[in-house]
Amino acid sequence: MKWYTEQWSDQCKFSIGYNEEIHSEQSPFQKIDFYKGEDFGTFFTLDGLMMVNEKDEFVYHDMITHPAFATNPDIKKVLIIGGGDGGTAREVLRYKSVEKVVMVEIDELVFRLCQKYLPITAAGVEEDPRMEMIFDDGLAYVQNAADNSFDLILVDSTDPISVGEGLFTTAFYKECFRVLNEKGILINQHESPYFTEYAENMRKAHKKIKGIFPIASVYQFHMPTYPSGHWLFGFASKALHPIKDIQVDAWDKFGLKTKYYNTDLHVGAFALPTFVKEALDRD
Ligand code: AAT
Repeated sequence: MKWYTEQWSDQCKFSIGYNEEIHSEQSPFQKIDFYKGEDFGTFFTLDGLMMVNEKDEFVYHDMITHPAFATNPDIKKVLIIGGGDGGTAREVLRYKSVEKVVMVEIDELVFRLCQKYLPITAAGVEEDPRMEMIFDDGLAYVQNAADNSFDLILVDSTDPISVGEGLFTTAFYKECFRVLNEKGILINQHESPYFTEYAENMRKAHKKIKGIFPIASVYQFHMPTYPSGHWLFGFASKALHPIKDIQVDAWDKFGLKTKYYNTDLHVGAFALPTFVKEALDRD
């Protein structure tokens, strides 16, 4: 067995054992590596950071998708930015009421390799007639998209380094606001409160979003393979509040079997530890 290791902070590293590296390639955007192990199954990294593995991907993809649908069960048009492994699209497409999903991923190679090595997230996504796949920069896409054209935007991006950086800017969040309709919801990558660098990214993202959206909150979940295991998404909306407006019965009626998400957990996920609240409130 060999060890895949990534640096979580100056004095903390995280390692996963693997049996073989199944693919390694530099795309025009980033270094892509696929590994196969026993505990976490197949996993891939971008520029040496864990993106998706077969063991805990359900946590992330449940949590990026379902809280928005329980808050607005009438979502019909969805924009996914990033999400090249297909897992977010897979969860969104489970809602038969969804009419259209546009996925804008900057790196086509991520998606093609996931189709080959990670069918758990990518299989069947491209074939769904409601899907439109665009291989382009998410920031450029929203800059050119029409006003009020989506009910939901899911930003399933890498961290704010390299190609993902533009998706953490005020300019990007403003375009998302414009492109969403009057009940529109934005779920965005919100990093982690634990290690200093990630916590700074979390704080900055929240500051930008709360200056644009009337409703801007943050929710948490346990993601064992992301730095510190404590990860966050932002929930921002023009009108709907994730707790006051939750429609438990309507969501239950979808009849979706989920492994992590449920509507009790939805409410709990928005209850944040004091140190996280304080960091988010700090200017
Ligand atoms: N579903 C969880 C997987 C990811 S991958 C994030 C994807 O965002 C990658 O495929 C990357 O190519 C894509 N991406 C990055 N920047 C852009 C951009 N500007 N426009 C469109 N797509 C982009 C998320 C992992 C989260 C890791 C947290 N540590």
